[in-house]
Amino acid sequence: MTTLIKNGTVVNATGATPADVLVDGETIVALLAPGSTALGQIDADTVIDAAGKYVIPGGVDAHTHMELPFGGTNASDTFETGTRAAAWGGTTSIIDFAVQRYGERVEEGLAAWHAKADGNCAIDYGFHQIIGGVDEFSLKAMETLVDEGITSYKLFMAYPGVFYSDDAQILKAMQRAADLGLLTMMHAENGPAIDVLAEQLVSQGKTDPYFHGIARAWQMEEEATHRAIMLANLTGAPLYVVHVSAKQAVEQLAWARDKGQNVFGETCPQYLYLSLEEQLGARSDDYGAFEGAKWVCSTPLRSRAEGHQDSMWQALRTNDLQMVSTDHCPFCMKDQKELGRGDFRAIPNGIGSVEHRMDLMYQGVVTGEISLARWVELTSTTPARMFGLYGKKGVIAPGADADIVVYDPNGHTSIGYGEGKTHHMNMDHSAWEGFEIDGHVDTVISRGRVLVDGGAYLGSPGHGRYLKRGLSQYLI
Ligand code: DUC
Ligand code: ZN
Ligand code: ZN
Ligand code: ZN
Repeated sequence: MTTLIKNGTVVNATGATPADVLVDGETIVALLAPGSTALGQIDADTVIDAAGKYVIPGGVDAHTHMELPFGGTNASDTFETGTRAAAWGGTTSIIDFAVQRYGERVEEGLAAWHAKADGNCAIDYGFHQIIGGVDEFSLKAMETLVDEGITSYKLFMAYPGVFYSDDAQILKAMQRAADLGLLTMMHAENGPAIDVLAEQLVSQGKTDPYFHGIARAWQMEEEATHRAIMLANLTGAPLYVVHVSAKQAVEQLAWARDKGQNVFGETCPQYLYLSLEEQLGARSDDYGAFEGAKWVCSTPLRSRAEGHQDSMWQALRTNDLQMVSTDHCPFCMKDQKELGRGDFRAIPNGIGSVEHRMDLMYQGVVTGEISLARWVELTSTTPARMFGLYGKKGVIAPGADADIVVYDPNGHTSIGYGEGKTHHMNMDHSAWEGFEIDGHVDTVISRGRVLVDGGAYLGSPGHGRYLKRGLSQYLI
C-alpha cells in the first residue's frame, strides 16, 4: 500500500522545500522532486494533492494527562477521547505521565497506566514516569525504567502531601538519574510557601479562582527553578522544566544554559496567549466570577502587564525555551471545577488543549512571532529529539514513520465548544473559546493510515502503539 502526497511544501525544522512524499506501508520511503509523478515513475495506490499546503511531521505533544486522578476527580479525557482529539488537531504522538503516588510502588503505577492506555489510543503514545514518593523502592525502580522505554521522569516541588518531593528526595533521585541517563522533569514551584499564601488568602475571604494565580506568585516559580538548576548542576543530571510561565524562570534557565548546563524548558499555549488579567475579568451568568475556574492551571496564568507572555514568545525564538507542549489536563466545569466553588484550592488544576496546539502555534507564524520552520521544530522535531523518538518521529524523511499532517495556510479554524463549534475533547467548555486560526489541519496520517481527511474522522482506538523511547537525543 503506497501513498503519494504531491505538490506540497515539505516543512521540517531545517526549513521548507517543495517536494512530493512517498509512503510505503507505515514508513516514508522517499522525498521526490516535485512532479516526478508526471514522468510516470511513481504509481501510488493513493494520491493526496497538497498543492498550496504544508506537509509537516505529525505533532508530538510531550505533556498530557489522560484520566489523571487529581483534586478528588479524574481528568475528563480518557486515552480514547484524548488521543482522538489530538489526532483531529494534527498531533500523532503523545507522551503521557504514568503516576506513582505516595505509598504505591512505581511498578503498580506504571502497570495501571498501561491498563488505561493499551488498546485505546488512536495515535502512538509513550510515557514519562511521575515519581510521587522518592524512597528506597522508587529509587530502585528507576533502574528498570529505561528497559520499559521510559527515559524521563517527573518530580514535583509543589503539592505537599500529594506528589511533593523535598530537596533531599530530589537530590537522591537526580543522583540516580545522572547514573542511569534519565532526564529529570521538574514541576518547579515552591509548594510549601504557596500553600501558606493560599491559606492566608482564603482566610481573608479571597476564594475566587483568580486568587489561585496570586498565591502561585512568580517568585515561587523563579526560586524553585533556580533550586532545581543548582541540584541538577551538583549531581550532573540533565534537567527539563515543565510548563514554564514566569519570565524570571526563563531568565534562570537562560543563565544555566549560557554556562553550558544541560537544562531545558517547555512552555504551553496558555502561557503564550492567556493572562491573569483576562482570568480576573471573566464573568458569566452561570458562574459569575467563578467562570475564572476554566483557567485554573499550575503553573498559573501570569500577568500580561508584567510581560510574561511576550517573554515566553521571545524565549521560543532565542531557544531559551526549546519546545511547546500542552499540559493537557482537562476538567469539566460541572462536577469537577465546581468542586472549588468557595475555595480556589479545591479547583482541579488544568486546561484542555491537546486538540489545539498545532493550530495555536501556527497562529504564531501568521502573526510573525515564530518562523514556519520553528513552528515544526517546537511542536514536533524537538519534542521527538528531547524524548528519544527522533528519526521515527519529528521529521519528514526516508525511514521515518509516516506521521504526516497536510496543513492548509489558506484554511480557517474557529476554536470552541457548542453552537456549531465542535472541539473533540471530552470537556463541557473551552478555555480557548473565540480563538480564530488562519490555518487548518486538513489531513492527518499516522504510520501510513489516514486518521483525518477533511472533515471526516477515520481513526480507531487501538491503532496507536506504545512507544518505547530511547535516551534523550538533545543533550549537549
Ligand atoms: N502540573 C502538571 O504538569 N499538570 C497538571 C497540574 C500540575 O500541577
Ligand atoms: Zn506540573
Ligand atoms: Zn502536567
Ligand atoms: Zn481545510
